[in-house]
Amino acid sequence: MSKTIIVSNRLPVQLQISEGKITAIPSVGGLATGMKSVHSGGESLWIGWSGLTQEEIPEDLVGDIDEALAGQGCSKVALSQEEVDGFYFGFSNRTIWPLFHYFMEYTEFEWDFWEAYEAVNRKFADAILEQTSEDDVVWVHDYQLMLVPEMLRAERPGLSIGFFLHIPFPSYEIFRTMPWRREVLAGLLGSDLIGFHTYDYERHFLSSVRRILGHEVSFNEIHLDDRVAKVDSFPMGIDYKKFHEAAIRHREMKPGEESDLQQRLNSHKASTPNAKFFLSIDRLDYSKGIAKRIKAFEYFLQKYPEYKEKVRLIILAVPSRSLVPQYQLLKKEIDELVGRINGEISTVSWTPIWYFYRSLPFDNLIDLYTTCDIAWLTPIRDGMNLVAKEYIATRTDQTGVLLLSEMAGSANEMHESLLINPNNFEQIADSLHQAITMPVSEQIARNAPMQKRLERYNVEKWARDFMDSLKAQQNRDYSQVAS
Ligand code: GDG
Repeated sequence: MSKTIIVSNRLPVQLQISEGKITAIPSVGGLATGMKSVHSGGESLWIGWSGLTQEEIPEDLVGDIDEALAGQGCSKVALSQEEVDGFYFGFSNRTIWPLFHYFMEYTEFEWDFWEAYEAVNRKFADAILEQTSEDDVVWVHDYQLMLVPEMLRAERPGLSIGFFLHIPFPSYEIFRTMPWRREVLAGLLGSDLIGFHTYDYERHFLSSVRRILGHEVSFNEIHLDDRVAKVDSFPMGIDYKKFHEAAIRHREMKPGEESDLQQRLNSHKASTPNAKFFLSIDRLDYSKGIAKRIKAFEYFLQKYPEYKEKVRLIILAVPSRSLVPQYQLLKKEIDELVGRINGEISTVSWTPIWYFYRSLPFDNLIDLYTTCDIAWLTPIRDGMNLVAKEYIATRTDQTGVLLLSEMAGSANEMHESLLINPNNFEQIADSLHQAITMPVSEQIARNAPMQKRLERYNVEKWARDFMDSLKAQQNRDYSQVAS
């Protein structure tokens, strides 16, 4: 019987070692949820790195770890600290991530990183080949594993292979600067289906394929010697029900049942009638534009001083890739900006910026989504941005305003939000003013259609659509295409 193999850099589980015992706790991220319908029962397997390096795993526990992972339908690719440094912190996060998000100045073209990337992609391919037969279906995820499809195709030509990129694919002018541009494109073209969040990323990819490799491209199909690779956009959705129902439960909470965070939010709202909370949630990443957002907030208060003491910016910045120097510098910049602005304009009763540098539990996330009047999500570049979708899903009475960057993939599906250019402080300040003064009827008119769309095209539908399209591609008769 044919199996489905899901492959991602990280497995959807957290391994915990305590007193010599191993537990594998399923993670609750968007990808894991979306894959539930694909990754179920005994007919599927998820292959990836466990998050612990070989050095961190005591030798006598290797068997227990494999068993704990197998219990969750997972199988691990073992990586050493050196491999993680070169492949993950190196090529993935110091070459591909900045380049694909248009941060040329942060992009490092290092041969050592590339070699580690190739070697670890090979390791993943070998682990997959060990566990698959020709009639299986393999779905590879994201920018850390772009060479895997071709490596699989070379060994097992009949395999059905899909690839999905979770980050933007940059324009040809950016992509062409990479020394390994041909290898990366060839790696991806080992797939039968290559998926992106938006039509723009798809177009950029096709243009690079045509201009760098010279393949014939017709519409969204790439004609290779012996087969056709299809390219398409699949905008990733969220687990709408989970967020919406959590917000309904939150609304029905009785006094005293609320979290400490919620009680603090309530008491601040009560002490300043008509106060508005702006919400900013991201991983601490330069692509998310957090520092720019803080500067834009300062500008907004200069342009509209009447809002002093009436608005508060709540920033949740989740620690991320803290071993990469650019992330350390950004952390320092944000710490300083928040400190300076709070120091300069706070009053006895008002701190303009509340800054949390940590990951909060899901229930606190719901506290923030449901309590904040305006979600201010203005990445400089973002493949999709699921936070924008989650915010709208939790607004059970359909009030609230979403201020969203044009540069986020989600802007394509959320055009009823206030779309802004993250570099245009004038426009941001005016949009914040518009958001604060927006009549409730207009808020509802904007949010209702977005909610409907998010409910319909949820993450399960996204995964199903991709798998259906991959299966349709597998069943095509290439003799007709070639003629
Ligand atoms: C990549 C692409 C693309 C955030 N803080 C907390 C928390 N979160 C959760 C959110 C959301 C997720 O993290 C973040 O997802 P995003 O889509 O916003 O961003 P990336 O992590 O950069 O993801 C992105 C995505 O892949 C999917 O393809 O949209 O463009 O960069 O789900 O809820 N969750 C909890 N506590 C927090 O403090 N529990």
